[in-house]
Amino acid sequence: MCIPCTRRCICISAVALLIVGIITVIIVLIATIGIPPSTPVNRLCVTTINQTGFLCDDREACIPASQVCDHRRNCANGEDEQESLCSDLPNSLPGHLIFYCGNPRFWIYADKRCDRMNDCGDCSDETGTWASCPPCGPQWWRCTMAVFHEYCACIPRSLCRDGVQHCLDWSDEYVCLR
Ligand SMILES: [Ca+2]
Ligand SMILES: [Ca+2]
Repeated sequence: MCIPCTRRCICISAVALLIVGIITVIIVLIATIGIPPSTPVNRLCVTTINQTGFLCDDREACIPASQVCDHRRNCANGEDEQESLCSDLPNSLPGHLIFYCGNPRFWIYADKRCDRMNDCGDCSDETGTWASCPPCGPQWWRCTMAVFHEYCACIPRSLCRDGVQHCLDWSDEYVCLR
């Protein structure tokens, strides 16, 4: 207590009041807007359909790699489009989001590897050693190579026996059963 109050005492009281005021303002701000989530250090995640993904700041949303730097805000706060990620593609992207094709001058997003579609243009994302894709699966027919370069070694069974050659060995028209 400072009675009778001196000039020094008034000064100390003012500082104490100021500190209490600042703390009160901080508490009110935190209560109002909440504590901002810290950025996840490792954004590697797997999407619901088993694609390589990018983890948003909320640590729940996992977007496919190809939605990063596609000029659309897919994460709630748009962190998938931040300049530090997108300023120098593909070098500015985390390594897990990209796949280099047989010709290393070309790259694709990691979720385009082993998706059955020929994204590299030379099928290195589907049949290449580095891609190491799993077997075609029941919905697909495996042939040596697709005639049209939309697909590589796996073509959709819906294209079997449709009167159009899709496999180099014609197996889609003469062997494959839908
Ligand atoms: Ca995006
Ligand atoms: Ca592909």
